[in-house]
Amino acid sequence: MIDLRSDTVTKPSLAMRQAMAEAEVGDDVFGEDPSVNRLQEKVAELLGKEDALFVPSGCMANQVSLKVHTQPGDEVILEYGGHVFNYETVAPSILSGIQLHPLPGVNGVLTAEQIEEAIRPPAYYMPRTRVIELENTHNRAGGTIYPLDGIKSIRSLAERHGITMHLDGARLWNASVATGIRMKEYAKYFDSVSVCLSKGLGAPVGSVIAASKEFIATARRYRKIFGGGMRQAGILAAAGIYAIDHNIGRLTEDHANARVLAERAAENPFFSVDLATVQTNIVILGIRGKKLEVETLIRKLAERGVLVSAGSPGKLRAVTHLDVSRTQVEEAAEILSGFAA
Ligand code: TLP
Repeated sequence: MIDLRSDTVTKPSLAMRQAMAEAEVGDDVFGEDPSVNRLQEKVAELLGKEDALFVPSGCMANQVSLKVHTQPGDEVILEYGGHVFNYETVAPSILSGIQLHPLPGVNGVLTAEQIEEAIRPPAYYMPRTRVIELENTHNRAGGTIYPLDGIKSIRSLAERHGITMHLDGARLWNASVATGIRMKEYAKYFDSVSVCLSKGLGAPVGSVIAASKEFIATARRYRKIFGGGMRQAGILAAAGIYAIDHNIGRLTEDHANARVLAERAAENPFFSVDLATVQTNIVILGIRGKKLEVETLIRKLAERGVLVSAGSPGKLRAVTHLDVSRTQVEEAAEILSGFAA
């Protein structure tokens, strides 16, 4: 079975497990886990922020960050296909008492102009626009990269309006490797950034929030409140450190593999593939031919040996990662190009 459902399906390699087994640990609720501390310092440095906090998941990284940014009754502007809006179980309303204000982007990307129009006037009976949240790369749009110039314009708009910015950078590594723009260059336009170790980098668990010292001190309180205070978490942090040290550069292979997959699938009139959106490791397959339920299609592809997942409504998503080789990708590409319902 060639598993292209997500880059979250990777399993820790032997060398990563070795690093985990040998990790120095301590009680992280007391701030005494040397491996967790090392990972946090490493990510803070990589993102050019004062401090960082290890959390169990990407969802928690986003939710803790939004909690720190907002008060109940506040509103967050984000893109309609964003992870926080679609796949985080309404957590912002449940945990922070805030409202999301989604705007339709082009390939997941919003412009400063459309955000400006959505900012609420300061009337006491309206929500208070507090945060702009962007996602880079944008998962549901197909791993698309936010243009840096666009981010800069949004930042200056946010500053003019006294609005803070959060980046869901679950796959910021992919954006950085694909463009050559350093992680800290992307990060400097945001007050808080979350990155995931458990996606393309192949760690089993974990995300990191990077921000100012003050922000992280408050985030640490909310991490505890949300149940994310872990004890000898160094065993997990060691996997994250290993992932950062060994698995960033190789993301170019995943990107090249996604392109192979997309180009071959595009040869099949059954699928519609927008090659311009295949910028990193995600391929969105529209269905042009005989209309089949996405679930049926997923089953039929699984019968032929390829696992994909559901993308936005009526679409399939295939994600390349470090546990699928070029040979397997070519095999999957062959199956997609010859697929007939
Ligand atoms: N994304 C998962 C699914 O939830 C869709 C996947 O398979 O891609 N931000 C972004 C941009 C994400 O893609 C994800 C996970 C998260 C946050 C949440 O991370 P976890 O799963 O660690 O909570």
